[in-house]
Amino acid sequence: MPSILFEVTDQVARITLNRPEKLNAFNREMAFALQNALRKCEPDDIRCVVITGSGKAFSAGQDLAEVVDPAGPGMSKILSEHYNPVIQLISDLKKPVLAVVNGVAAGAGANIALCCDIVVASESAVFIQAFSKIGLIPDSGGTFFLPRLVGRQKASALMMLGDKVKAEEAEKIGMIYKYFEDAAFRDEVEKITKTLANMPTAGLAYTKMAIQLSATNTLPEQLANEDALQQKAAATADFKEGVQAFLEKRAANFKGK
Ligand code: T3D
Repeated sequence: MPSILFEVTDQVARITLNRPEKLNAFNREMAFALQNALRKCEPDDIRCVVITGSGKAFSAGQDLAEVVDPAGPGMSKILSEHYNPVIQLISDLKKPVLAVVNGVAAGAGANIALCCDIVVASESAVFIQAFSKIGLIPDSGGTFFLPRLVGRQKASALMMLGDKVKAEEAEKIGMIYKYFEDAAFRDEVEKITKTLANMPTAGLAYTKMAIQLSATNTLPEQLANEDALQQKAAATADFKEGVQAFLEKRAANFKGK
């Protein structure tokens, strides 16, 4: 069984973490396979990327058996070669990346989800910053994204105490976009995916860029960035189509360009 499943339909790339018997915990092979899958999402004809898990989990983070395996990659390589490239690839993709958290998301599994542009979860999903329980610090971008999502106080507590955060609570505190009842989850995810794949993809990419730049910019710098990126958005065919469709009182037919 491949550790990562990859398929493209209707301009949506679907990546499934696929080691269900290990709750989709990451080993070296799976981390590299995820990197490859993310690289396959770079072409413009893919307009939305979905990352989810197979079976009952999203991902339990690092495969702890690999960490203690003398033949394993060793701690010094795990972040620099496995997770950091994954986070960077997701961040750099010029299209929306949707994390579909179908079950437990722990450690690096949680933080890979949180670095995605939009995170949705099923009601039964839980998020755990599991690192403190084994003496590690949060990684895979967790110390960057979580405080920005929920504020420093809440992030510190969740990271130090390693609480299990249920999907409903995760939505309430702004950690994720939305949670859905398990029975409705699949349909709701499909609706969001389809919507994203039919939107002005280049405009969404510039939006993603502007949000990322805001993390370190001053207001004047950010206003200048908005100006520059808006010029680019305004030069797209989708902008012309959007305005034309509005004036003609019809649905826009965006091509992602
Ligand atoms: O260099 C570095 O390593 C730094 C990188 C760090 C990145 C990280 O992600 S560190 C954090 C690693 N993850 C964890 O500490 C989470 C460990 N897992 C758990 O705490 C629990 O499994 C869960 C809360 C996620 C789920 O609990 P539960 O009760 O639903 O399932 P379970 O029974 O604990 O697990 C089911 C199976 O999956 C079990 O295998 P078995 O006994 O049926 O053969 C369990 O051992 C396996 N499993 C779960 N998590 C991992 C794992 N196997 C390897 N590694 C795991 N992380």
